[in-house]
Order: sequence, then C-alpha cells, then structure tokens
Amino acid sequence: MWIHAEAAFLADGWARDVAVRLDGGAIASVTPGAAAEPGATRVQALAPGMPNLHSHAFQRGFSGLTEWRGQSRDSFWTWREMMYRFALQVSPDEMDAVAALAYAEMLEAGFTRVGEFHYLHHDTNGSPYADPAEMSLRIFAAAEATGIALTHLPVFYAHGGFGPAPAGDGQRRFLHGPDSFGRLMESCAARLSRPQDRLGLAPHSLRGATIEEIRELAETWPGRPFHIHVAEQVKEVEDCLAHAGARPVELLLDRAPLGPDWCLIHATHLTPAEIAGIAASGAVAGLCPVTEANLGDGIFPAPEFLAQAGRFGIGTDSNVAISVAGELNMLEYSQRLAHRGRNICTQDGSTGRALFAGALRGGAQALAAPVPQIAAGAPADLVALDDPLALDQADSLLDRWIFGRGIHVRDVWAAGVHVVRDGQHRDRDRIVSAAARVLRALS
Ligand code: NGQ
Ligand code: ZN
Repeated sequence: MWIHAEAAFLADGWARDVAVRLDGGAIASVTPGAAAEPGATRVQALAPGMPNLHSHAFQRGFSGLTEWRGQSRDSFWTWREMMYRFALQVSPDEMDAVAALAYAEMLEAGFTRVGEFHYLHHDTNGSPYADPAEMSLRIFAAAEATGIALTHLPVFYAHGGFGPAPAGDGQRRFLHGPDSFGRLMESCAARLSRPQDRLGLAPHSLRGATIEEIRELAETWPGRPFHIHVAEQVKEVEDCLAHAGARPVELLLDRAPLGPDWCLIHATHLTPAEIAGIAASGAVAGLCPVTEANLGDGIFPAPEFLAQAGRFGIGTDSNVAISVAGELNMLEYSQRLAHRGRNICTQDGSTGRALFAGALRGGAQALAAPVPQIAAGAPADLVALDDPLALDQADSLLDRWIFGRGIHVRDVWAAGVHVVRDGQHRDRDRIVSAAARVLRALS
C-alpha cells in the first residue's frame, strides 16, 4: 500500500514529494522526491503518530462534568472525590465502551499509542473479579478494537496516603498486596497478544505505595516501563516532607533506582537539585499540561529541565480533552504565562517542531516503543495533517497546527491499518453509540 505525501516529517526534517510504502504493520520504504504511485493515498503532510504516555481511560466518561463549583473552594482533592464516585460505578462492559471511545478519539487526535495507567482493578464492592485481569482485558479489547497500540501499566496501589495511611472506602477497587499484584502482572503478560503491545507497571504514587514497596516492585520487574505520579500537588510535597523528611522526587532520587525506564508523571513541584537529578537519571517527565491546568496543579519548570537535556513526553491523563496539539499548546503557553516570554520550549527555531519531536522521543522511551519515525522498518503509525489553505510552508506546519488555526488530522494509520479517514475513526458511529448508552446510565 502506498501513501504519497506532499511533505513528510522525516528524522532530519521535512522532505517533499515522499512516497511511503507500507507492508503489513511496518513501513517498507520511504522515497523523497518521488512521483505518486498509481492508487496511492495522497496526503498533504505526513508525520509520525504521537505516543500518549499517560491515560486513565475511564475518566473520559465524566469529561466536562466536574466544571461547576461546590460549596467549598474546589481543588484537586474535591475533584478526586467526584472521580472516585464515578470510578466506583464502572462495570467491565462499561469500561470497554468508555475506553474504546477514548482510544478512538486519541487516534483521531493523532495519538497512535497509549500508556494506560490502570488502577480500576476490582469489582464495585472491592472484591477481586474471578479473573483478576478482568478490567485489564477490557482495556486490551478497547485497544484492539480501535487499533491503538497499548503499553499497559497495571497500577500497584496499597495505601490511602503517607504514613502509610489506610486506604479509604472510595479506593476499594484499586488495592493490591504484592502477591495479588504479581498475579495480575503474570496474567497480563500472558494475555497481551498483539506484537505492538507492551507491559509495564506503575506504583500509583508515594501516597499509594511506600518507598520500600516501590523498590521491591522495581527489583521484581526490572527493565519494564515504570511509571509513578509524583509531586503534582503542593500538599503531596508537604505531606511527604512531614512523613519521610524529604520531598517526593528527592526521596525517589535518594532511595529508588531511577533510570531511563522510569516515567515521572507530572513532576510539577521541583527544586533545582530535583530538576538536575531527573535530567541526569534519563527518566522521562510525563507531562499532562491540559489535565494539570484543569486540576490546578502548577507549572512544570520546563526551561531549566530542557536546558539540562531533560526528556519529556505528553499524556492526556484525565482525558478531559484529547488533543496532541492541545497538550503541546498548553505546555508552551503555561511557560509563557509563568516566565513572561515567548518560544520557551525550544533552544532554537520552531517551537512546534521542538515540542513535537521531543514528545515523540520521550513518549516512545516511556512506553518502551520504537521512536516514531517515517523510515523503512519503523512501525506504520502515521498521521496525515490537512492544511485547507495549502500554504506551501511545511516548516511552519507544526507551529500552525499547535498554535494557529486550520490544520487538522485527516488520516491516521495504526500498525499499517487506515483507522482514521476524513478525521473520523472507522468505527466512530458504533463506538459513540455504545459509549452514549453507557454514559447515560452512569451520569
Ligand atoms: C488518578 N489523577 O489516579 O487518576 C489521579 C488522581 C490521585 C491525577 N493525579 C488520584 N491527575 O492522584 O490520588
Ligand atoms: Zn494520572
């Protein structure tokens, strides 16, 4: 199968008139300066698919439904109560339907892989399902049905807070001890069936797992993507200091084997030493700028981190919005607001290109995937961007997509399958009506 792109974003930049041949799930050849093959799908601009390194798929089910003020001052913590109320209701079938909606929308946005940080493990009353991987299997089913590549990240969650404090009733579906978590991991490893799928793991946070448990997990499952929420809220930093005598990232740097397999989700509140420590470790900062803004988390210290060659990727986290351009836009704009300057997330030249290329690399690293690229032998995960004005300016295309108007995702190939055409997932109607049925019952 042939694609002919007027412009394609190759490893060394934009090339013109590029013929791309797909063979199964991979790219077989890439030829710049070529004439279109007969029957080729013609696109304007072709770019690699973006990894989405952090998703809680079920949270798509209440997107836009927590934007009203209660009696108290609303915060991350009051939002979390509402999130728990929703989490306590979702059945396996409902998980499948909501995750399929989120994943179809991710593909439509230009994400071709998702890191699913999955902690909704047990039945609504908190007892394990007969099959401990029941809910994980629904995530696998949604990924397979939509075509998105999956890095599944079963979450280890054992406590309700620092101390450790006992888990609350609202957390009853999340909880594991080391043995039951080990069985879940084994079961997931045995049942992930597509070649593009990966298995990592994720202690939820320093609130949900102790530093000893985190070390034990890292020792038991070496070499797998290892994700953790960290230093997202000021209260978490203060509580960690009070209980452990160290800040969250400081504690991980001191006591855990941080390295390139690690992905620190949010890592919002950092000292200069913590910024340097993460950058030097090779771990990825898993930034979720839209959710971080939505939840009032704070602003990641991007200029300092990027100046030390820190690695980052992007995630849609709560899935309140699902947009590659939206995450990268918020990442840069939050920096401009904080630092009262412009073009902060680039060392030189196009900000859109620096953000896009950085998030491709860091996202792939965090999800144990090959770096997305338009090159022979790479997975055929491709996004065609449409420019209705057909400005002959590929160099500014990523900037116009992220900061301007008019550029949109028209086609997406995932593992060589043409899953999005004219901006719509091929099963959009079926997926939307299944999710609509579920969400009318849940909300
Ligand atoms: C989550 N989300 O696990 O879904 C969390 C909220 C928590 C974000 N942190 C729960 N954005 O951190 O305790
Ligand atoms: Zn999260």
